Order: sequence, then C-alpha cells, then structure tokens
Amino acid sequence: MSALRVILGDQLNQGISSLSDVDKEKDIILICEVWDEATSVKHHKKKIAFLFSAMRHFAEELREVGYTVTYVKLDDDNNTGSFVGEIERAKEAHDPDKVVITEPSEYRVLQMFRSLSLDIPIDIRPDDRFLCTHQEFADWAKGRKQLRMEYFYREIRKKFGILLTGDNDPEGGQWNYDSENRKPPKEGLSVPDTYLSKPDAISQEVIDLVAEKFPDHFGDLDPFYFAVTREQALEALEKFIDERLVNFGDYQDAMVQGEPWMYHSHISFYINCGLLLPLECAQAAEQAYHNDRAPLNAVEGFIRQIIGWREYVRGIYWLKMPDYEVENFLNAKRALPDLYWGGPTKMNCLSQCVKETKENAYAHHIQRLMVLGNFALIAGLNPDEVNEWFLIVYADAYQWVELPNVTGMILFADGGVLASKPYAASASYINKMSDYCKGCSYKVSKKNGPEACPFNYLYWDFMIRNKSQLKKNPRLGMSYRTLERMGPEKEKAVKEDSTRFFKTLESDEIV
Ligand code: FAD
Ligand code: DLZ
Ligand code: SF4
Repeated sequence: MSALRVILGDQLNQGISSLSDVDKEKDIILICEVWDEATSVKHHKKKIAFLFSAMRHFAEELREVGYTVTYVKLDDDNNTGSFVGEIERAKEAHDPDKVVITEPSEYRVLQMFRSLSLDIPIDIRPDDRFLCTHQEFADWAKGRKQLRMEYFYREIRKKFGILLTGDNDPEGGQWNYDSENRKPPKEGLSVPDTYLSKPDAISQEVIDLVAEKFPDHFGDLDPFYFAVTREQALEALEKFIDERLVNFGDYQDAMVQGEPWMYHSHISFYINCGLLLPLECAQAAEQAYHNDRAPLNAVEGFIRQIIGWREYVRGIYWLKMPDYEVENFLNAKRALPDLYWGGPTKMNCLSQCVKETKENAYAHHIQRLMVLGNFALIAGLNPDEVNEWFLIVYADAYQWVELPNVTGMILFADGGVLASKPYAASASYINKMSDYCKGCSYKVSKKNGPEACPFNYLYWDFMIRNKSQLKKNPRLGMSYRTLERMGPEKEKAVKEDSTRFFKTLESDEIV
C-alpha cells in the first residue's frame, strides 16, 4: 500500500495530519507551485516569493529526514498549472493506492479536492494545527443569539489550560486585560527591528522567478527578509518574545509614521503557512509571563489574538461559508479607489498604510482596522473589491482568515454575525493613536469644509446613509441621538462635503 501525500503551500509542517502515518519507504510527497493558485487573485509579489521559498525549503527539510518528495516548480516544463493536473500527473508517474491530504484551509480549494475524480480513494484529514474543530465550533455556536469572541476564547483557554491558576481560574483574576492596553504612542518610542533574514540561493531564485512571471502584481519584492524555514521562524518568534512582547499590550493600537512593525509579533505569515504552530506561540508567551519577562496585560492580549480571535474567525468562516462570500448587508457599491494601489492621496494615514503594505506585504492590525478598513466602511466600498484587495496584499492572507476580518469585522457586511456594531470612526481615534495627522494636508480638528479631515464628515454620512439598517442597533444609540441633536444645517454640511469628496474620488483628481 503506497500513498501520494499532497502538501499545500500553507501546510508546511512536519506534524501535519497528512504525514501522521507516512511510510518513508513507499510514499511520495507532492508539493507543487501552480499557476492557478498564484493567480487565483493577483497576490503581492513578496507573498508569492515568501510562500514559494518556504515551500522549497520545506521540501529540502523533508528530503533531509528521508522522505521522497516530488517538488514541482512553477516553470517546470510539464507543470499543468493546477492542483488537479499535478495530482493526476503524480498519480500516473507513481501509481499510488490512495491520495492523502490535510483539509485545505479555504472553501474553494476544499471543494476542488472533494470533486476530484480519481479511481483511487482520497483521504481528506482534519487540520489539527487549529485548536478548535469545525464540530466544536458549531456546537459552541448552536443556539447562541450572539457569537461573541470573548466567551469562545474562555472555552479555548480552559480546554488547553492556558493562563489558568491551579483552580482553573484566569491568571490574575480576569479573563481579559484590554482595559490596561491601547496607550497612544509616546514621543521617541524606540521600536526594535523585526526579524530580518538574508535571502539564500533558494530565495534568490524564487525572487527572480516572481520578478519575471508576475511583473504586474502589486508590491515590492526587494528587500526580501521573511523567515522561510521553521528554524528561522522560531528565531522570529523568540525575537518577539525577547524584545517586543513586553510592550505588545500597551502599544497594541499605536501607529507611528515610519514604524511599520511597532510591538506586534509579525508571525501571522509563519503561523498561517505552518512554519509555526499557534499553540507553541501562545505557550511561548505564557512562559515569558511565568518567567517575569512580560506583564500579564501584554501576554494575555497576545494569547487572546492567537487562541481567541484567530480560532474564532476560522470558526465563523466554516460555519457561514459559502454564503459568507457574498454578504453585503449595507449594500455598499463604491469601487475601490486607486489610492489603495498606491495612487496619490492627501490623506496621510491612508497613504502611509498603503505605502507600508506595498513595501512589506504587512500592516499591523490597527492600520488594517482603523485606517484602511474604517475608510472602506465609511466610504461604502464594495465588499467584493475590498475582500479581494485584502486577500492580495498581505503575506498572511488566506480566505479563511481574511474574509471574516473584512466582511465581518471591518465592513459589517454580515449584518453583525462577527461584530456587534460597525467599527466606523471619525478622525479622533486615528489622531489619538497615531502621529499621522501632524503630517497631513487635511485638518483633523475641522469637521466640515474642503480643509476638514474627510473621516470627520464621512463618518456622519455613513451613519445617515445607513440609518435604516443600523438605527435599531443598541450600541449605536448614542451616535444616532447625537445625529438628531446636530440638526438639519449640520446634516446638510455633511452631505455637501461628502458629495464633493466622492465626486473628486471618482474623478482623476486627488483626494
Ligand atoms: P499580532 O498583532 O502580533 O497578533 C498575534 C497573532 O494573533 C497574529 O499573528 C495572528 O495570528 C493572530 N491574530 C490577531 N488578530 C487576529 C484576527 N483579527 N484574526 C485572526 N488572527 C488574528 N490576519 C491574518 O492572519 N490574515 C489575514 O488575511 C488578515 N486579514 C485581516 C484583514 C483585516 C481588515 C483586519 C482588520 C485584520 C486582518 N487580520 C488578518 C488579522 C490581523 O490584523 C493580523 O493577523 C495581524 O495584523 C498580523 O500581524 P502580527 O503577526 O504582527 O499580529
Ligand atoms: C497562496 C498560494 C500561492 C500563491 N501559490 C501556491 C502554490 O503554488 N501551491 C500551493 O500549494 N499553494 C499555494 N498557495 C497557498 C494556497 O492558496 C493554499 O494552500 C490554499 O488556498 C489552501 O486552501
Ligand atoms: Fe488621516 Fe484625517 Fe489624520 Fe489626515 S487628518 S491623517 S486624513 S485622520
């Protein structure tokens, strides 16, 4: 009995379930770079280079420990360009008795594997890198009126005994220390460098390949500094734990011009492709707390992102797909403006976040949420286009995690499945949490008129435009009462400013 074991680009871990019973003598492992996947959307150049390099290094790692690996490069002569084509080709070449694969992380790809018609069995196994199974999430969600992350997160903490006292109470007496987090950035913060690797020969070959094959994709290839092996990714995790975790909580929402990395961990790309495991990252942070190397607010906050938010969005994705892909509760229709692709804009916050996204295939959470996401929400951008953009531009983006964050968290396009209210905000939050406004052509304190910060009037325009859909939301009661008190004159000014802004946005002029 021999098996063809298929490993996808986001399954690069020797502990993956598709390898659990591998027979090194008889089995063949298939890893393939395929055109269809690299262009399913026009992924950021750095994202493709990162993934191909990590895939090639992983194949080497497997060979070193005695596996037989068939690795198909993108430019191999016989490459068919698709997973299906490559599996059929490998089947013809090796005549296995079965195909084994760990469940693909995206619905689209799972459907593709489910509809494979081979004359041998295909064994699709659960992805046990995740801490919550589909069934466990469905059981937790069943019968609940609201699916709130906080309660889900407590269950996962209990299941894995993370940050609990001997009596199974939360460490420090509280489950969540967010109230101690989120300080505005101080002047002169000295942010340590992120992990920076030097590209080796494998990475260099891939960089050249991507430059040649995907010249019209968004994003900078150089400099290339991502970790591409498990060993390097573990170093990146260690660097975070040693140098940044201590400040992670305090400055979780802070944005500083010219500091793309802040005190975040920059490990999402590594966790999502398998180089790191989510549980080991959470446990490394917990250990740092027990060793008095980081305070509880930072450690709990970081752990919550990984075992709470990450697992929760994946649960929502599988619970709600495929309908989740076409949600548009607010009926938002505006086309994604060119400024998201680096087109000129006078709005400094957007310009900085897009610039860093283009350079690094990374932006930290609050840039994605409160700047890029908030603008997409209040400007009424079409969810399809916004989803596609977020899937393209970040090296950590796969639909299972991107879609709930965009459709659910930033656009409220699911009508409140994921978030209890839209994250719409005027400029004051960006001004409080960043230094972007100081270098902006717009005046953050002005509410109306051509000089006013567009976030200020677009926020109210959003509230007015979507009144029928949102006015019953109890968490928006105060905003709607403020709107009523504003009176018709102020409402008229909001409308005039927003109309002028949208007209400019749709023309060739710069907003
Ligand atoms: P840190 O801030 O250091 O957080 C630690 C880890 O927690 C991350 O590495 C990640 O694994 C996890 N995490 C934190 N927040 C979330 C979240 N909301 N959902 C899932 N995991 C989370 N994350 C992705 O991995 N892929 C995406 O495609 C993606 N798209 C996003 C789109 C939008 C609009 C928003 C608002 C968030 C998105 N996120 C996505 C979540 C989050 O922004 C990134 O995980 C985070 O910025 C990655 O950087 P980091 O590793 O430095 O994270
Ligand atoms: C994102 C991506 C890209 C760009 N290219 C490949 C590839 O050529 N081969 C591969 O196995 N995986 C790739 N991936 C990651 C896949 O998109 C990801 O594994 C699936 O979408 C998961 O369902
Ligand atoms: Fe952004 Fe407005 Fe601040 Fe300019 S003034 S940086 S547009 S929030």
